[in-house]
Amino acid sequence: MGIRDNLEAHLEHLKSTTQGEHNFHQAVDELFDDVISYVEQNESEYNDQVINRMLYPDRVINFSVAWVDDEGGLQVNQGWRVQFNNAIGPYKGGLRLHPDVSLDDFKFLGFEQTFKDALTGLPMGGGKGGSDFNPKGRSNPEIRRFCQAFMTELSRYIGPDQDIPAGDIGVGGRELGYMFGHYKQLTGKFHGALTGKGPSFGGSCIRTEATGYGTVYFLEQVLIDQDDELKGKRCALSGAGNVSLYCSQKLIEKEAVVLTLSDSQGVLRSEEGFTQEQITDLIELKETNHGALKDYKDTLSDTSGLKYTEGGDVWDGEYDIAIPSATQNEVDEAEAKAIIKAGAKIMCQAANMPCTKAAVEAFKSSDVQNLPSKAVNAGGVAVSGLERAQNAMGMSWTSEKVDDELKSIMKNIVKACQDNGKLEGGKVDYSRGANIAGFKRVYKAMAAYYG
Ligand code: NDP
Ligand code: 8G0
Repeated sequence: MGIRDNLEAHLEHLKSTTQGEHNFHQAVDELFDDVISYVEQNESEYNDQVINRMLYPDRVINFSVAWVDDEGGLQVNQGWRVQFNNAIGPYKGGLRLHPDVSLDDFKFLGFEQTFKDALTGLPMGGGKGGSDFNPKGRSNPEIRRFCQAFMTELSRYIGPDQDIPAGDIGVGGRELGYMFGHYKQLTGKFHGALTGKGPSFGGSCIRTEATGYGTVYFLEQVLIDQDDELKGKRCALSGAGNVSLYCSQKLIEKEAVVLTLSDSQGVLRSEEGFTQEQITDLIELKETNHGALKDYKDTLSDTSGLKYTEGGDVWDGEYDIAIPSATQNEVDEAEAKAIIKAGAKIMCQAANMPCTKAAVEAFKSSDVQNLPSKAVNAGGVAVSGLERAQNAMGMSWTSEKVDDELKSIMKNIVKACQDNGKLEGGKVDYSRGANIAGFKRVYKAMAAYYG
């Protein structure tokens, strides 16, 4: 039996013992398709049993969160933290609040995070967590009580050298403030056990913007290396949250054209492209009102050129670059075909694993270049790593310094993808490059422990 057979047997065992965890299996398959073929060509350097160990989270923590609603009723939600892998550094990754989440999501996200965090070059392992609590329609005091109850449980498992959570879907500056305030009160310590904090209480400049900005720095570098530029490129974005709004802001700054934003209820479209003022207003509304696009569309100071469609398909139209920035598997095969039909040449994955397996296959058999999320959106966690470093030093860096570091990290990730994903004829498979580069870094540390 060669190493390919052994790895395939390990994968089969994993799947038979985790039946029903479809997102987790999808993330593992996406990475292992590339890793297996790479390892097969370098068999003498790799031990399949060490690789097998990477497939299993170090631990899965599940707890109940009991909190009191505005009517005085006792509510209960489930909370999770998946501490996937700390070979390179303490567990690091966000917290998601969404009614549809399950353990499967946190496992897939924790797995992806492990290899993404390795790509940043900073000492961070992979983790993810959150709850099936639905923040939509909840009052501010309810959000606060939930966040505090959640942290009461989570606080025993985290710390600046142990596990450092941050925000994610449904967890922004407000929620992090409540969580950090409670963590501080419970532990009596002001230390960097969470990132994404407000700059007034230990947060890093540019963390809020980092994922969106980093996405654009990545995209820009890929284009430059193809003797192309962002200027004038027509971009379709999904989502209307942290990632898509700051990505839009930076795209417009680079003179690209942002045609769409969306949320779970509808699509907001601008034929001429959103203006910087419209995006600034949307950011402000999101941070203060926590509402939906349909509530905002008429309250912007400048509504010219905007059209909102209830439901609607964000991928209709004609554009050069698709940037899904909402959630996993939001682009299925039919939508991939719509993106190809729209004339897109680049699929820039800003959300985590936004394309189904069939969608990825559709792009592979077209001339759409697929830029993978674990590389594209790594700027967020990279600046979280810088926030942790600033907290540990008792320092606070300027926006310029953090932004320069972010640019340099994103450039290095593009280079790592190119070095590891070069195809015959000089083209680059960025997905393969990201998978192999991340894998090699995690393997190297794990081989020191287990090899
Ligand atoms: P936000 O909560 O700020 O925004 C998410 C946006 O996506 C909202 O517009 C939301 O619409 C929409 N959305 C979320 N879930 C669904 C769904 N199931 N169906 C349709 N629309 C949905 O999250 P972020 O912008 O922070 O995160 C977006 C993606 O980027 C996620 O995959 C996240 O993991 C990833 N990411 C985030 C990073 C960060 O720093 N924030 C870092 C790296 C990756 P609605 O409000 O109507 O639900
Ligand atoms: O900063 C973080 O740890 C973080 C938060 C939200 C999402 C992500 C990610 O990389 O997916 C990281």
